[in-house]
Amino acid sequence: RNAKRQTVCRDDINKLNTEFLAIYDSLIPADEEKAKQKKLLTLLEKLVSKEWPDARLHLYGSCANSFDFSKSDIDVCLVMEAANSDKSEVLLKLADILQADNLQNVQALTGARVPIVKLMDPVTGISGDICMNNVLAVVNTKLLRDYAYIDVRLRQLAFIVKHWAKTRGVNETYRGTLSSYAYVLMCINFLQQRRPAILPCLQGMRVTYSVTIDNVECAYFDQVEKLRDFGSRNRESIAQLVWAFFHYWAYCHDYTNDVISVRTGSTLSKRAKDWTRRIGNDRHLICIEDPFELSHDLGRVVDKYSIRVLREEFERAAEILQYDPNPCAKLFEPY
Ligand code: 3AT
Ligand code: MG
Repeated sequence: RNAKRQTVCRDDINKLNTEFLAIYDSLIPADEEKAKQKKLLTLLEKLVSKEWPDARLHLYGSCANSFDFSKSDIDVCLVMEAANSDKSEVLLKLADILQADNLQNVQALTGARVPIVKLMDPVTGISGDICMNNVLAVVNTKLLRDYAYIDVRLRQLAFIVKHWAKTRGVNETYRGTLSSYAYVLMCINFLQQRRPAILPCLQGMRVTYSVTIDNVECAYFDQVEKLRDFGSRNRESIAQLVWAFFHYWAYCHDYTNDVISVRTGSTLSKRAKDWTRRIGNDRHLICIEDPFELSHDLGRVVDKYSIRVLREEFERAAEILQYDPNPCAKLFEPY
């Protein structure tokens, strides 16, 4: 139904736009909250450098990529040489140090897929996870932040999509739905493909930033202050974009054949990536290429049950945005 229509047709689209912008504003963390996060990071840096003078701490994930809601936890990455041999030992030691400094709820989860130390700072009330030597995540955090700087509509769209995913229960990788990181990549790729484009393809441009991590080359154009008018020829509002985003994932995406790729700013074929068969637990039912780890499909958490849940939620959202007289209330109705 209406699969061909590419633009929204509702006479209250301006009202919907105002509502989306109000939700976006209400989710942005306040400056004082960002200041508290910084303060906590400074404390952690002090504690870490006392024990390991050469170690560095980096924020990554939403607290550093500009897609965080207020009251988010912080994700911290401890980077040090030679510690790869015994991550568990370092993390256990780190947990002792944090506990001795009165941080609360300190827990070293050394058996997890990504080993971490959890903590809560009683002074600021902020919780966080510290992982080790996960430098690729620090770099993909920078890529997302750089894209967000180019056009504010990316941050607005991603906030609405993340908020929808959280209230509808489809932002839970342990239950087979997608991570926030995957949703933001879907938003970036979607804006790269608007005509006129709202975002460029930074990895297809002149290289101004380049690092190699675990044999993965991460290179792209990062002088984003030069791209601030990039999307100005496209005048679509946030309401139009949210409508078109869900319309695309409900009715237009070719789940059988296509992979979305921020790296190329377009879609690739599953055949070209050899993602046509299930291998181990990688089923490739919805394919989202990681911008740097090219063999990594962020849809690999999705199974034959959760793909139905996801697609039904995309369709539900598309229908609401098309026909519902009060779409905002319905779209974010808890499941
Ligand atoms: P929330 O605001 O916490 O929902 P987030 O942006 O912090 O969202 P995640 O918690 O999903 O996102 O992940 C934290 C960071 O870890 C984001 C990204 O830099 C990295 N990351 C997450 N999943 C992957 C993945 N599958 N591959 C590579 N990097 C990932
Ligand atoms: Mg996070």
